[in-house]
Amino acid sequence: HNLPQQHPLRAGGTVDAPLLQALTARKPSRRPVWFMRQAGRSLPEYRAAREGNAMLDACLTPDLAAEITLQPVRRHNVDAGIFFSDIVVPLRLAGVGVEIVPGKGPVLDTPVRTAADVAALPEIDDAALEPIREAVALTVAELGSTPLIGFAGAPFTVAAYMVEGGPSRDHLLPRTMMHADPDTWEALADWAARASGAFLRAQVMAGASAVQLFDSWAGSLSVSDYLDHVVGHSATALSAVADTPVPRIHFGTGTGELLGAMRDAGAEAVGVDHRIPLQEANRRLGGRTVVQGNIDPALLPAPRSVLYRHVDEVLRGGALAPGHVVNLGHGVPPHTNPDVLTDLVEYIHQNPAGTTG
Ligand code: 1CP
Repeated sequence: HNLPQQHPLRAGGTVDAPLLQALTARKPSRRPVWFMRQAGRSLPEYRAAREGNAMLDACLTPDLAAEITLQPVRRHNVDAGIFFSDIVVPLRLAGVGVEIVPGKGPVLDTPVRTAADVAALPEIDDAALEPIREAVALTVAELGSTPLIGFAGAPFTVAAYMVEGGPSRDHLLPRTMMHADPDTWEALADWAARASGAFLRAQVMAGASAVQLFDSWAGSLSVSDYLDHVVGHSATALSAVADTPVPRIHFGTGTGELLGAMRDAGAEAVGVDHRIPLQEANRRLGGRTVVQGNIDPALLPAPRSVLYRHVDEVLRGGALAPGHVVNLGHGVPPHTNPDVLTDLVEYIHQNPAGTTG
Protein backbone atom coordinates (compact mmCIF):
# COMPACT_ATOMS: atom_id res chain seq x y z
CA HIS A 1 0.00 0.00 0.00
CA ASN A 2 1.08 3.50 -0.82
CA LEU A 3 2.14 5.06 2.48
CA PRO A 4 5.45 6.71 3.38
CA GLN A 5 8.01 4.49 5.14
CA GLN A 6 7.72 6.30 8.50
CA HIS A 7 3.88 6.28 8.59
CA PRO A 8 2.69 5.06 12.05
CA LEU A 9 0.22 2.59 10.54
CA ARG A 10 2.75 1.17 8.12
CA ALA A 11 5.40 0.97 10.84
CA GLY A 12 2.91 -0.86 13.08
CA GLY A 13 2.77 1.89 15.71
CA THR A 14 -1.01 2.30 15.60
CA VAL A 15 -2.15 -0.86 13.79
CA ASP A 16 -3.24 -2.62 17.01
CA ALA A 17 -4.70 0.47 18.69
CA PRO A 18 -8.34 -0.18 19.72
CA LEU A 19 -9.60 2.35 17.15
CA LEU A 20 -7.87 0.57 14.25
CA GLN A 21 -8.95 -2.84 15.56
CA ALA A 22 -12.59 -1.74 15.67
CA LEU A 23 -12.47 0.03 12.29
CA THR A 24 -11.08 -3.10 10.64
CA ALA A 25 -13.61 -5.38 12.40
CA ARG A 26 -11.06 -7.06 14.68
CA LYS A 27 -11.89 -7.58 18.38
CA PRO A 28 -10.56 -4.50 20.16
CA SER A 29 -8.86 -4.77 23.57
CA ARG A 30 -11.37 -2.14 24.74
CA ARG A 31 -14.26 -0.28 23.11
CA PRO A 32 -12.58 2.74 21.47
CA VAL A 33 -14.07 6.17 22.09
CA TRP A 34 -13.38 9.67 20.79
CA PHE A 35 -15.60 12.74 20.48
CA MET A 36 -16.34 14.91 17.47
CA ARG A 37 -15.26 18.45 18.42
CA GLN A 38 -13.30 17.10 21.38
CA ALA A 39 -10.88 19.99 20.79
CA GLY A 40 -12.58 23.30 21.28
CA ARG A 41 -14.44 25.65 23.51
CA SER A 42 -15.30 23.13 26.23
CA LEU A 43 -11.59 23.12 27.22
CA PRO A 44 -10.02 26.07 29.13
CA GLU A 45 -6.60 25.13 27.71
CA TYR A 46 -8.10 25.48 24.21
CA ARG A 47 -9.46 28.93 24.96
CA ALA A 48 -6.00 29.91 26.27
CA ALA A 49 -4.19 28.56 23.20
CA ARG A 50 -6.62 30.32 20.84
CA GLU A 51 -6.29 33.69 22.66
CA GLY A 52 -5.49 36.30 20.00
CA ASN A 53 -5.41 33.81 17.10
CA ALA A 54 -8.10 33.81 14.42
CA MET A 55 -9.51 30.31 13.88
CA LEU A 56 -8.06 29.73 10.40
CA ASP A 57 -4.69 31.23 11.39
CA ALA A 58 -4.58 28.77 14.31
CA CYS A 59 -5.36 25.92 11.90
CA LEU A 60 -2.43 26.97 9.67
CA THR A 61 0.12 27.38 12.48
CA PRO A 62 1.54 23.85 12.77
CA ASP A 63 2.73 23.85 16.39
CA LEU A 64 -0.52 25.45 17.57
CA ALA A 65 -2.72 23.05 15.56
CA ALA A 66 -0.70 20.12 16.94
CA GLU A 67 -0.98 21.37 20.54
CA ILE A 68 -4.76 21.88 20.28
CA THR A 69 -5.15 18.41 18.74
CA LEU A 70 -3.25 16.86 21.64
CA GLN A 71 -5.09 18.70 24.46
CA PRO A 72 -8.20 16.48 24.61
CA VAL A 73 -6.13 13.30 24.22
CA ARG A 74 -4.07 14.20 27.28
CA ARG A 75 -7.08 15.29 29.29
CA HIS A 76 -9.67 12.62 28.43
CA ASN A 77 -7.60 9.52 27.51
CA VAL A 78 -9.64 9.15 24.32
CA ASP A 79 -8.60 6.49 21.79
CA ALA A 80 -7.81 8.97 19.01
CA GLY A 81 -6.88 12.53 18.27
CA ILE A 82 -8.94 14.37 15.64
CA PHE A 83 -6.78 16.77 13.67
CA PHE A 84 -7.52 20.36 14.66
CA SER A 85 -8.55 22.06 11.44
CA ASP A 86 -11.81 22.89 9.67
CA ILE A 87 -13.71 21.74 6.61
CA VAL A 88 -13.10 25.17 4.97
CA VAL A 89 -9.30 25.08 5.40
CA PRO A 90 -8.85 23.65 1.85
CA LEU A 91 -10.81 26.66 0.52
CA ARG A 92 -8.43 29.05 2.26
CA LEU A 93 -5.44 27.03 0.96
CA ALA A 94 -6.79 27.29 -2.59
CA GLY A 95 -7.03 31.06 -2.21
CA VAL A 96 -10.79 31.38 -1.77
CA GLY A 97 -11.69 34.31 0.52
CA VAL A 98 -13.11 32.66 3.65
CA GLU A 99 -13.06 33.49 7.34
CA ILE A 100 -14.44 31.72 10.39
CA VAL A 101 -16.50 34.28 12.24
CA PRO A 102 -16.61 33.66 16.02
CA GLY A 103 -20.00 32.47 17.20
CA LYS A 104 -21.16 31.98 13.61
CA GLY A 105 -18.93 29.77 11.47
CA PRO A 106 -17.43 29.87 7.97
CA VAL A 107 -18.28 32.97 5.89
CA LEU A 108 -17.10 33.54 2.30
CA ASP A 109 -16.18 36.98 0.92
CA THR A 110 -18.26 36.17 -2.19
CA PRO A 111 -20.77 33.31 -2.47
CA VAL A 112 -20.25 30.88 -5.40
CA ARG A 113 -23.51 30.82 -7.36
CA THR A 114 -22.93 30.92 -11.12
CA ALA A 115 -21.05 28.89 -13.73
CA ALA A 116 -18.56 31.77 -13.98
CA ASP A 117 -18.05 31.77 -10.17
CA VAL A 118 -17.26 28.05 -10.27
CA ALA A 119 -14.97 28.35 -13.30
CA ALA A 120 -12.99 31.01 -11.43
CA LEU A 121 -12.29 28.76 -8.40
CA PRO A 122 -8.53 28.24 -8.05
CA GLU A 123 -7.06 24.73 -7.71
CA ILE A 124 -5.07 23.91 -4.54
CA ASP A 125 -1.35 23.99 -5.14
CA ASP A 126 0.25 20.97 -3.42
CA ALA A 127 2.80 23.28 -1.74
CA ALA A 128 -0.06 25.09 0.04
CA LEU A 129 -0.75 21.88 1.98
CA GLU A 130 2.67 22.05 3.69
CA PRO A 131 1.38 23.54 7.00
CA ILE A 132 -1.12 20.66 7.16
CA ARG A 133 1.55 18.02 6.61
CA GLU A 134 3.81 19.72 9.16
CA ALA A 135 1.06 19.91 11.82
CA VAL A 136 0.10 16.26 11.27
CA ALA A 137 3.72 15.13 11.50
CA LEU A 138 4.24 17.05 14.77
CA THR A 139 1.00 15.60 16.16
CA VAL A 140 1.64 11.94 15.32
CA ALA A 141 5.18 12.19 16.74
CA GLU A 142 3.63 13.18 20.10
CA LEU A 143 0.69 10.76 19.92
CA GLY A 144 2.87 7.65 19.68
CA SER A 145 0.60 4.60 19.61
CA THR A 146 -2.62 6.68 19.75
CA PRO A 147 -3.98 7.13 16.23
CA LEU A 148 -4.69 10.48 14.63
CA ILE A 149 -7.90 10.80 12.64
CA GLY A 150 -7.67 13.13 9.66
CA PHE A 151 -10.82 14.60 8.16
CA ALA A 152 -12.42 16.67 5.46
CA GLY A 153 -15.86 18.01 4.66
CA ALA A 154 -17.96 16.08 2.20
CA PRO A 155 -18.66 17.97 -1.04
CA PHE A 156 -22.30 18.74 -0.23
CA THR A 157 -21.56 20.17 3.21
CA VAL A 158 -18.62 22.23 1.91
CA ALA A 159 -20.54 23.40 -1.17
CA ALA A 160 -23.48 24.38 1.06
CA TYR A 161 -21.23 26.99 2.75
CA MET A 162 -19.86 28.10 -0.63
CA VAL A 163 -23.26 28.63 -2.28
CA GLU A 164 -24.98 30.13 0.77
CA GLY A 165 -21.88 32.21 1.58
CA GLY A 166 -22.14 31.13 5.22
CA PRO A 167 -24.03 28.89 7.65
CA SER A 168 -27.69 28.22 6.88
CA ARG A 169 -30.37 26.04 8.36
CA ASP A 170 -32.03 24.37 5.38
CA HIS A 171 -29.34 24.72 2.68
CA LEU A 172 -31.95 25.87 0.19
CA LEU A 173 -29.57 27.53 -2.29
CA PRO A 174 -27.37 24.47 -3.02
CA ARG A 175 -30.48 22.26 -3.12
CA THR A 176 -32.04 24.63 -5.64
CA MET A 177 -28.83 24.76 -7.69
CA MET A 178 -28.65 20.98 -8.19
CA HIS A 179 -32.01 21.16 -10.00
CA ALA A 180 -32.07 24.66 -11.51
CA ASP A 181 -28.48 24.67 -12.77
CA PRO A 182 -27.23 21.06 -12.56
CA ASP A 183 -24.07 21.66 -14.64
CA THR A 184 -22.90 24.37 -12.27
CA TRP A 185 -23.74 22.15 -9.29
CA GLU A 186 -21.76 19.25 -10.78
CA ALA A 187 -18.73 21.46 -11.43
CA LEU A 188 -18.86 22.97 -7.92
CA ALA A 189 -19.32 19.63 -6.15
CA ASP A 190 -16.46 18.16 -8.21
CA TRP A 191 -14.22 21.08 -7.21
CA ALA A 192 -15.12 20.58 -3.54
CA ALA A 193 -14.55 16.81 -3.84
CA ARG A 194 -11.05 17.33 -5.26
CA ALA A 195 -10.20 19.97 -2.63
CA SER A 196 -11.38 17.73 0.23
CA GLY A 197 -9.64 14.73 -1.37
CA ALA A 198 -6.33 16.60 -1.53
CA PHE A 199 -6.77 17.69 2.11
CA LEU A 200 -7.47 14.09 3.23
CA ARG A 201 -4.54 12.72 1.26
CA ALA A 202 -2.11 15.27 2.72
CA GLN A 203 -3.14 14.24 6.26
CA VAL A 204 -2.84 10.53 5.49
CA MET A 205 0.57 10.83 3.84
CA ALA A 206 1.82 12.85 6.82
CA GLY A 207 0.73 10.20 9.33
CA ALA A 208 -3.03 10.11 9.98
CA SER A 209 -4.12 6.50 10.74
CA ALA A 210 -7.83 6.90 9.85
CA VAL A 211 -9.98 9.55 8.21
CA GLN A 212 -13.52 10.85 8.60
CA LEU A 213 -15.55 12.53 5.88
CA PHE A 214 -18.07 14.91 7.51
CA ASP A 215 -21.33 15.32 5.60
CA SER A 216 -22.92 17.13 8.51
CA TRP A 217 -25.72 18.68 6.44
CA ALA A 218 -26.58 15.75 4.10
CA GLY A 219 -29.66 15.13 6.25
CA SER A 220 -31.35 18.10 4.55
CA LEU A 221 -31.35 16.19 1.22
CA SER A 222 -34.00 13.87 -0.12
CA VAL A 223 -32.76 10.33 -0.73
CA SER A 224 -33.08 10.83 -4.50
CA ASP A 225 -31.12 14.12 -4.45
CA TYR A 226 -28.42 12.41 -2.39
CA LEU A 227 -28.17 9.52 -4.82
CA ASP A 228 -28.48 11.58 -8.03
CA HIS A 229 -26.43 14.69 -7.20
CA VAL A 230 -24.24 14.11 -4.14
CA VAL A 231 -22.98 10.63 -3.29
CA GLY A 232 -20.79 10.32 -6.40
CA HIS A 233 -18.86 13.40 -5.33
CA SER A 234 -18.42 12.03 -1.80
CA ALA A 235 -17.05 8.86 -3.43
CA THR A 236 -14.55 11.03 -5.34
CA ALA A 237 -13.35 12.61 -2.09
CA LEU A 238 -13.04 9.22 -0.34
CA SER A 239 -11.22 7.73 -3.34
CA ALA A 240 -8.32 10.12 -2.73
CA VAL A 241 -7.04 7.73 -0.04
CA ALA A 242 -8.46 4.47 -1.42
CA ASP A 243 -4.97 3.21 -2.36
CA THR A 244 -3.89 3.32 1.31
CA PRO A 245 -4.78 0.95 4.19
CA VAL A 246 -6.22 3.87 6.19
CA PRO A 247 -9.87 3.17 7.19
CA ARG A 248 -12.48 5.73 6.18
CA ILE A 249 -15.44 6.80 8.35
CA HIS A 250 -18.36 8.52 6.61
CA PHE A 251 -20.49 10.62 8.97
CA GLY A 252 -23.64 12.67 8.61
CA THR A 253 -26.52 13.91 10.74
CA GLY A 254 -30.12 13.12 9.90
CA THR A 255 -28.80 10.51 7.48
CA GLY A 256 -30.69 7.44 8.74
CA GLU A 257 -32.09 6.90 5.24
CA LEU A 258 -28.66 7.21 3.61
CA LEU A 259 -26.47 4.86 5.65
CA GLY A 260 -26.09 2.16 2.97
CA ALA A 261 -25.32 4.71 0.25
CA MET A 262 -22.76 6.38 2.51
CA ARG A 263 -21.03 3.03 3.06
CA ASP A 264 -21.13 2.24 -0.65
CA ALA A 265 -19.45 5.59 -1.42
CA GLY A 266 -16.27 3.88 -0.22
CA ALA A 267 -16.23 3.90 3.58
CA GLU A 268 -15.18 1.15 5.98
CA ALA A 269 -17.34 2.64 8.75
CA VAL A 270 -20.47 4.76 8.94
CA GLY A 271 -21.09 7.44 11.56
CA VAL A 272 -24.60 7.54 12.99
CA ASP A 273 -26.24 10.44 14.82
CA HIS A 274 -28.56 10.13 17.85
CA ARG A 275 -31.78 9.87 15.81
CA ILE A 276 -31.76 6.09 15.30
CA PRO A 277 -30.48 3.39 17.65
CA LEU A 278 -27.30 1.58 16.57
CA GLN A 279 -29.13 -1.78 16.34
CA GLU A 280 -31.38 -0.18 13.72
CA ALA A 281 -28.40 1.39 11.92
CA ASN A 282 -26.71 -2.02 11.91
CA ARG A 283 -29.86 -3.63 10.50
CA ARG A 284 -30.05 -1.03 7.72
CA LEU A 285 -26.39 -1.70 6.92
CA GLY A 286 -27.04 -5.43 6.60
CA GLY A 287 -24.94 -6.28 9.66
CA ARG A 288 -21.71 -6.04 7.67
CA THR A 289 -20.42 -2.54 8.38
CA VAL A 290 -18.54 -1.00 11.28
CA VAL A 291 -20.57 1.73 12.98
CA GLN A 292 -19.60 4.84 14.95
CA GLY A 293 -21.75 6.73 17.42
CA ASN A 294 -24.12 7.68 18.82
CA ILE A 295 -24.42 9.06 22.36
CA ASP A 296 -26.95 11.89 22.32
CA PRO A 297 -25.03 15.12 23.16
CA ALA A 298 -28.19 16.38 24.87
CA LEU A 299 -27.64 13.80 27.64
CA LEU A 300 -24.14 14.97 28.62
CA PRO A 301 -25.46 17.39 31.30
CA ALA A 302 -28.06 14.87 32.58
CA PRO A 303 -27.54 13.06 35.93
CA ARG A 304 -24.82 10.41 35.57
CA SER A 305 -27.27 7.56 36.13
CA VAL A 306 -29.39 8.80 33.21
CA LEU A 307 -26.40 9.41 30.94
CA TYR A 308 -24.81 6.04 31.73
CA ARG A 309 -28.07 4.12 31.20
CA HIS A 310 -28.17 5.66 27.69
CA VAL A 311 -24.48 4.83 27.14
CA ASP A 312 -25.11 1.19 28.13
CA GLU A 313 -27.80 1.08 25.46
CA VAL A 314 -25.38 2.52 22.87
CA LEU A 315 -22.73 -0.06 23.82
CA ARG A 316 -25.23 -2.93 23.53
CA GLY A 317 -26.43 -1.72 20.11
CA GLY A 318 -22.88 -1.21 18.85
CA ALA A 319 -21.88 -4.71 19.96
CA LEU A 320 -24.19 -6.13 17.28
CA ALA A 321 -22.12 -4.58 14.45
CA PRO A 322 -18.84 -6.07 13.16
CA GLY A 323 -17.08 -3.19 14.92
CA HIS A 324 -18.10 -0.20 17.00
CA VAL A 325 -16.34 3.09 17.67
CA VAL A 326 -18.06 5.02 20.45
CA ASN A 327 -18.70 8.69 19.75
CA LEU A 328 -21.40 11.29 20.22
CA GLY A 329 -24.14 11.59 17.63
CA HIS A 330 -22.67 15.02 16.76
CA GLY A 331 -20.07 17.40 18.18
CA VAL A 332 -19.39 18.21 21.84
CA PRO A 333 -21.64 21.17 22.73
CA PRO A 334 -19.49 24.22 23.67
CA HIS A 335 -20.74 24.49 27.27
CA THR A 336 -20.07 20.84 28.13
CA ASN A 337 -18.29 20.26 31.46
CA PRO A 338 -15.04 18.56 30.35
CA ASP A 339 -15.02 16.36 33.48
CA VAL A 340 -18.19 14.68 32.19
CA LEU A 341 -16.24 13.61 29.07
CA THR A 342 -13.21 12.41 31.05
CA ASP A 343 -15.44 10.29 33.30
CA LEU A 344 -17.42 9.03 30.32
CA VAL A 345 -14.26 7.73 28.62
CA GLU A 346 -13.30 5.88 31.80
CA TYR A 347 -16.82 4.47 32.13
CA ILE A 348 -16.77 3.18 28.53
CA HIS A 349 -13.28 1.70 28.90
CA GLN A 350 -14.30 -0.15 32.08
CA ASN A 351 -17.78 -1.18 30.98
CA PRO A 352 -18.04 -4.95 30.51
CA ALA A 353 -20.32 -4.38 27.49
CA GLY A 354 -17.52 -2.26 26.10
CA THR A 355 -14.69 -4.73 26.66
CA THR A 356 -16.46 -7.77 25.25
CA GLY A 357 -17.80 -5.89 22.20
O1 1CP B 1 -13.77 30.02 17.57
C1 1CP B 1 -13.80 28.78 17.60
O2 1CP B 1 -13.43 28.11 18.58
C2 1CP B 1 -14.24 28.15 16.33
C3 1CP B 1 -15.11 26.97 16.52
C4 1CP B 1 -14.66 25.90 15.56
C5 1CP B 1 -13.83 24.80 15.85
C6 1CP B 1 -13.20 24.44 17.17
C7 1CP B 1 -14.97 25.85 14.19
C8 1CP B 1 -15.76 26.85 13.44
N1 1CP B 1 -14.33 24.75 13.65
C9 1CP B 1 -13.64 24.08 14.63
C10 1CP B 1 -12.79 22.89 14.48
C11 1CP B 1 -13.31 21.76 13.72
N2 1CP B 1 -14.25 21.87 12.73
C12 1CP B 1 -12.90 20.41 13.81
C13 1CP B 1 -11.70 19.87 14.60
C14 1CP B 1 -11.84 19.77 16.06
C15 1CP B 1 -12.49 18.58 16.70
O3 1CP B 1 -13.38 17.91 16.14
O4 1CP B 1 -12.11 18.31 17.84
C16 1CP B 1 -13.68 19.68 12.92
C17 1CP B 1 -13.63 18.18 12.71
C18 1CP B 1 -14.49 20.61 12.24
C19 1CP B 1 -15.37 20.24 11.14
C20 1CP B 1 -16.49 21.13 10.77
N3 1CP B 1 -16.49 22.47 10.57
C21 1CP B 1 -17.76 20.64 10.46
C22 1CP B 1 -18.13 19.20 10.46
C23 1CP B 1 -18.33 18.73 11.88
C24 1CP B 1 -19.64 19.09 12.50
O5 1CP B 1 -19.62 19.61 13.62
O6 1CP B 1 -20.69 18.83 11.88
C25 1CP B 1 -18.57 21.73 10.11
C26 1CP B 1 -20.02 21.70 9.70
C27 1CP B 1 -17.75 22.89 10.19
C28 1CP B 1 -18.15 24.26 9.88
C29 1CP B 1 -17.96 25.11 11.09
N4 1CP B 1 -16.74 25.57 11.51
C30 1CP B 1 -16.90 26.26 12.67
C31 1CP B 1 -18.27 26.26 13.00
C32 1CP B 1 -18.88 26.93 14.20
C33 1CP B 1 -18.94 25.53 12.01
C34 1CP B 1 -20.44 25.21 11.95
C35 1CP B 1 -21.23 26.40 11.50
C36 1CP B 1 -22.69 26.05 11.19
O7 1CP B 1 -23.46 25.85 12.14
O8 1CP B 1 -23.03 25.97 9.99
